[in-house]
Amino acid sequence: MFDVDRYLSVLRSEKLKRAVNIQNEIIQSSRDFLRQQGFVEILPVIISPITDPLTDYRIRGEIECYGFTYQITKSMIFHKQISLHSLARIFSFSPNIRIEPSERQESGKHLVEFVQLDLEVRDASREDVVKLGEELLIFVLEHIKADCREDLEFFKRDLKIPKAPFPSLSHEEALQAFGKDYEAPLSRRLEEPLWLLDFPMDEREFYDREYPDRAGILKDMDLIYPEGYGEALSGGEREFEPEKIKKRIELKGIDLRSYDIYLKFAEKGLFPSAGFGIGVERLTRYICGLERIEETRLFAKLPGILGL
Ligand code: ASN
Repeated sequence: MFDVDRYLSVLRSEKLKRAVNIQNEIIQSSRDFLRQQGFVEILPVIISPITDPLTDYRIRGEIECYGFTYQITKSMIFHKQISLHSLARIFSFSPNIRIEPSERQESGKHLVEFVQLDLEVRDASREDVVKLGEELLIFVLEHIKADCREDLEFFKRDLKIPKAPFPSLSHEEALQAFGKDYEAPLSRRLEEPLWLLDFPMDEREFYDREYPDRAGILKDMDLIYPEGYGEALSGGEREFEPEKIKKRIELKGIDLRSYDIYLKFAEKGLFPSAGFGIGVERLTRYICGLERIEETRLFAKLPGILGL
């Protein structure tokens, strides 16, 4: 079931070492960038009574202890919002567990355990974090290009530095041009990253904010990598008014009681905010030009396959 020799040969490979070296530089340079921008790094939350519902992934990781149930973090979205009571600009390298369907094993971009660089900004708009996302990506790519020349040569990767502002497309336009499974064909056509904006409510979770004047459309975004590498990041403005949050939870068919603690925080007052999370392994994959996501980290876990 578990082939130790195969595992060791992957661990000892030059490819993995080079990818992890680049990953180190991604972590270091994004941390430097965010701290320069006045962000404070907070430690990740691994278990909590609440986590992102992520309607795609119905299976929940849970731990029973002391007679109550903790959820294993799917994303730190609610903790990010609540953190803003303490600090106005926060980020975390957040390990997330998502028990994806086994079919996603072949996608090249899904891991059961991954890390996202997750950030949130008090009183920010989507436009603010779109600009921040562009600056962050450009900073990291420039840094890697300058400091990881040998690794990039090893991967035969001619990394292009995109220019801000990146182009954008609404979700509706992407649907019309490429159909329901737009992500892969759209990404393959791109030569630079592109923002996908304004997702419809039924495509996203309850926490992305609905436009006040466009019913059912959210002020959120994804960033799509070029050359077929697919989704890079996801984020948006957040709902912060308790009545709206309740309505959105109910519309999803979720029992309000499962978000009881979060709703109590909302009633005490959440800040208007915006933020996003960018997958560290996916960014590594894009920068190295790797075929598969499991080539980007030690101890990768693919859906349906036992990992270490
Ligand atoms: N990190 C994402 C966000 O900030 C949420 C997620 O990972 N599902 O919107």
